[in-house]
Amino acid sequence: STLITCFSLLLFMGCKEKRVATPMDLAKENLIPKPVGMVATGSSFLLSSESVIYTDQEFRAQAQTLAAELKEITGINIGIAENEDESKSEGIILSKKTTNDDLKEEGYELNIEEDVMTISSNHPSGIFNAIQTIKQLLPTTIDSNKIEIASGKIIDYPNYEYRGAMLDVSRHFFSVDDVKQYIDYLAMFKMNVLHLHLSDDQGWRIEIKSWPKLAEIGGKTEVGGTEGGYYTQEDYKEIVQYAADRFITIIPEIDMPGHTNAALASYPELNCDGKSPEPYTGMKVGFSSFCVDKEITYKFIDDVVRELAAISPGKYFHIGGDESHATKKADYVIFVDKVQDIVSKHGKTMVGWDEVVTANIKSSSIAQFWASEDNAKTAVEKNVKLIMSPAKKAYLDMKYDSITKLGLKWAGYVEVDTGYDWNPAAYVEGITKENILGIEAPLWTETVTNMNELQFLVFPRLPGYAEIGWTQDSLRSWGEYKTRLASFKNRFEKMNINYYKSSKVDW
Ligand code: TNX
Repeated sequence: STLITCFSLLLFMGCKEKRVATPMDLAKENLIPKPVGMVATGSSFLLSSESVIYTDQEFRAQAQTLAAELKEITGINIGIAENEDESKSEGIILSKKTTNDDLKEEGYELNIEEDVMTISSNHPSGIFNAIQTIKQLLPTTIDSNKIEIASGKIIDYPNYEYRGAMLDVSRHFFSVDDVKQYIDYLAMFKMNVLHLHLSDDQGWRIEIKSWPKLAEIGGKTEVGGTEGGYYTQEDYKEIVQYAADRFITIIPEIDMPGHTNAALASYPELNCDGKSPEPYTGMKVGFSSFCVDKEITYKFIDDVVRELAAISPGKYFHIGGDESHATKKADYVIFVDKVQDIVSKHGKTMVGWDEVVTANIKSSSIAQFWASEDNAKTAVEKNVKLIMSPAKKAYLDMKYDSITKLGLKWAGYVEVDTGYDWNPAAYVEGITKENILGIEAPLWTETVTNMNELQFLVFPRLPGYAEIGWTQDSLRSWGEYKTRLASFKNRFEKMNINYYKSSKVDW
């Protein structure tokens, strides 16, 4: 019977016509972020129900991700098999073998031939990034008999290790599902950090078991007086896991000593006068402060950092530290120094807004530049690395122009070109790439109440920040980027994203 099977197999293969591959030009594909290197070979790979993903053991989970994504986009069920060492003549191969040191963990090589597509990386995160590229290479309108991907070779790796976005869930609360949606947006553009601004004057958003009123009282409110909300620790863990599955690290922020009205309203003993203020639902900043002299303040912070650090696997803990106008300068220094020690005690590296450099911060701590160039320069003098979030360029809550309804304008209007056209390593005099950990685009949500509004401010600026973080400056220009961005129109619409149709882009 083996003979018969063999014979009929041969006959079948003999009868099967070899596909004539459609000529396609990989160089014309519109990828964001733009890859480091790309060589087109003028032909195409065909994805069909006969395609099989062959994977090295280490990349099994990514093989499943790829199969699931392909199923969702194309409707085609693709099998997964073990990658034995002999070479394959057909299929998609996930391979650990790379010859390029530049790839590090997040980089990948994609070799697309007519019958075989090989994805290689040193690490699962690189394979995940390659999958994001493949998704962008798939046609936007799917005819399941003709799913072709342009052939050629892509070599790709990030310029900065930290490529983030921040979501302020304090001014307005966003549900676990909303946050997951946001994580999907980041993953699509190879971003790897989501910084969650979990506390502010208007709301405390994370359950702390040793201080339950933070969530019960502090979690109730939000800007405008509407109902707030908070994440239970189980919710938070779910977000952390969802992000981790997409190689995104959650960085928790508890903003202090200012921006603390919600905590102060929950526990009178945290106030210097022992009395709780009223909950706050306006939009002012700079009026609240923890009581720097009280011992209970540090007991409280120790508990909060301990509980939150225990459910945050990333290495960073963000302590805020911005706009502490209601804290005396000398007190601010004492406070930040102490909190820095608490953060280290719980095994995390401290991150703070750029003002924290006015305290005695360790060179291993990180400063997030948003407004003060002097603070950025002080950071460099102290050998402290920077996350670049200049408000004039990288604030997702700035209006696009004078007629934008949502957003604020204190840092100026940030049109799509303004948001894209800058170089983090040339933005502040004397600050070069060696001083920079990466970039982050914060979305403050005083004016943002739901996902539809969020999308309008985030798109189409977010892909630009992703590209600034990923692609070397020498490979980027607004004139070329804007045509790639325009081609995302169909994807945005398919994803039901309420994006801003900027007149700077020829949609
Ligand atoms: C300044 S940027 C703040 C936030 C506001 C934001 C609004 C920073 C570190 N602090 O408290 O939400 O402006 O754009």
